[in-house]
Parts: sequence; C-alpha cells; structure tokens
Amino acid sequence: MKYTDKKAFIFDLDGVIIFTDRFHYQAWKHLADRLGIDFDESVNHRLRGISRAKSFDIILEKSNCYYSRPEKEKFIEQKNEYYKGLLKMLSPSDISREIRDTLWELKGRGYQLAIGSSSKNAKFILSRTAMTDYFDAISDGTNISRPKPDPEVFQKAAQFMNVNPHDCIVVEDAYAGIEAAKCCGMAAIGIGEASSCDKADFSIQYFSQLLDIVP
Ligand code: B16
Ligand code: MG
Repeated sequence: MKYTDKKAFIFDLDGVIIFTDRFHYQAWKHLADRLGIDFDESVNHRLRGISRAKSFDIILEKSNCYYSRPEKEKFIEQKNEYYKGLLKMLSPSDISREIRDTLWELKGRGYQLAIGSSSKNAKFILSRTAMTDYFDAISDGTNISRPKPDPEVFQKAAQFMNVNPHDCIVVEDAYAGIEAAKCCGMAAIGIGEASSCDKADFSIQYFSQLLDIVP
C-alpha cells in the first residue's frame, strides 16, 4: 500500500535521524552515580522520546531521596550541560548517506519535511550535523508546553508547514511519539523500537523504505 494523499513528513529526531541515546545515557549515568542512584540501560530504555523532567522522575524511582522541584531542576540542568558537552562530538559524518539521500528524494518528490522532537537541543544537534537545511520547519522542545504523548509538537510542526494534520506522516522510534501522532489524526510509521508498536500504521526496518510508501 502507498499513501497517495499526503503532503508532508514529520520526523522525530533522536532515534530516527540521529542517535544520541548513548550521550543521554552517559549524562544521566554521570548524574545518577553522583547521587548514588542505580541506573542502567534498562532504565535508560524507558526514557526514549520523553521529556527531561519525566526522565528524571523515572530515574528517581530507584532512589529513596526526596528532592524539591528547584533541586530537581538544578540536577536536570547539570545533566543537560554534560549532555551538551558530549553533543559537541557530533559532526556531519554522524548522519548516514541513506538518511540524507532519502530526505533529498522525498523533497524532490514534492513533500515538505519537518522535525517534531521533544528535545530542547534539537536545533543544536541539527546544526552540528549540517542537517538544518533539509527541513522546512522545526518543532521541538522549545516551542511546546506538553511533551509526547501529547500531540502538540507534531501539531505545531504541521502549523509551521501550513498543512493539515491529516496530510502528515510522522516517523517515530518511540511509542509515546506514535501515540502522539495517532491522536491528532496523522499517519504514523514506526522505526527502531516503535516498529513493534501496534498503534503504528506501518513499520519499517530501514529509513529508505519510506520511499516505498509514498509516490
Ligand atoms: P533534551 P526525540 C528526545 O528526543 C529523546 O529521545 C529523549 O531521550 C530526551 O529526553 C528528549 O528528547 C528531551 O531531550 O534533554 O535534549 O531536551 O526522540 O523526541 O527527538
Ligand atoms: Mg526519538
């Protein structure tokens, strides 16, 4: 089956276009070790696609300590500073040829392309990897008040492109993102972990398979 009536793609960033999981993990781990909290890959896995604040609450499930809101904000900021330091290692070579060629081909076929990411660092990541110019719009953690699974980040992306939500296809690696896309009437393609999400309309294993689902 092909979607013959769509006008735009909205891509999640982390886990779809670029993989900064390992940096998030290192940065949270650095903080958790300092606070004496158990933190491993299995907890990290639950942080995919969700906000910083919610991520820290999940990490604190394994702690007996109580932290006030300002204390939590201070720790989250420290994690972010560490994470941003790691992001400086990114370069254009971190984006595969397959991803660049596929985005280029979709643009050539007339689709608008946007980013729909929970990250407040999305623009920095896109600039480090020389990806900014591929996109007609960027909706990220800096222009939303409600994180995924709320659809706000995708609705804003559609607004920025001036297209109807029903004309958009979202590509996501997180269950929370698939849920967000479906609840605002967008088509949802699961990749990576979300390729096993039963709420996704389609699953793909490789990014370039997007070229098979649209004319
Ligand atoms: P930041 P995405 C998400 O990016 C990450 O998957 C998630 O692990 C992170 O907590 C969230 O962004 C917030 O990121 O701390 O940089 O603002 O998958 O929505 O592109
Ligand atoms: Mg993601």
